[in-house]
Amino acid sequence: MANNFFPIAIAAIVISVIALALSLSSVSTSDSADFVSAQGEKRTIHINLIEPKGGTNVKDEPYPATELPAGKEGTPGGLAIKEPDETGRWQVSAYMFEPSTVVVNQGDDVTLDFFGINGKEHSIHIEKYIEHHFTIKRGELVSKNFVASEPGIFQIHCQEHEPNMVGQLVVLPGI
Ligand SMILES: [Cu+2]
Repeated sequence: MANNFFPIAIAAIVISVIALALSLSSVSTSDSADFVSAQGEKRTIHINLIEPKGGTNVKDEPYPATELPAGKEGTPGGLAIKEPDETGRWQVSAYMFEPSTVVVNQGDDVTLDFFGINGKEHSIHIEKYIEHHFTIKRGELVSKNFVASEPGIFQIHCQEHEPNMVGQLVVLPGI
């Protein structure tokens, strides 16, 4: 009896291991197949050009002695603090892209719809993909289309409001 039992037990273990290996490999194959099929898609992403603001009165909060980064040619760099007015009210604001980070897959056919909500004018370029600046004024919607051929992290850059108004285009590498 003992002589028959051990070969059967070993065979059962070997079959279990093979079955487990097959089930694991089929899971990973179907996962990567789903990911591959998600590449090369048409994607449209909406980006609003916004300016959140906050304010208070010196009676409630002291005016801060904050040093802000300077922008190009004396521009305020996308961040601003307005000194207290005659009533003591002071205000802070920042120009920014919303969303400021955009993620696509390599090979995607990407359309970015920019909409100007605040700020008189923004001159924007996208590193590698839209090298020439294009202008967006308040109330304008400007669409830019490109194929995300090269993976990496690229700046979406506003000339008037750098360094604060800088977003990221993240192109995930294909398999
Ligand atoms: Cu701007």
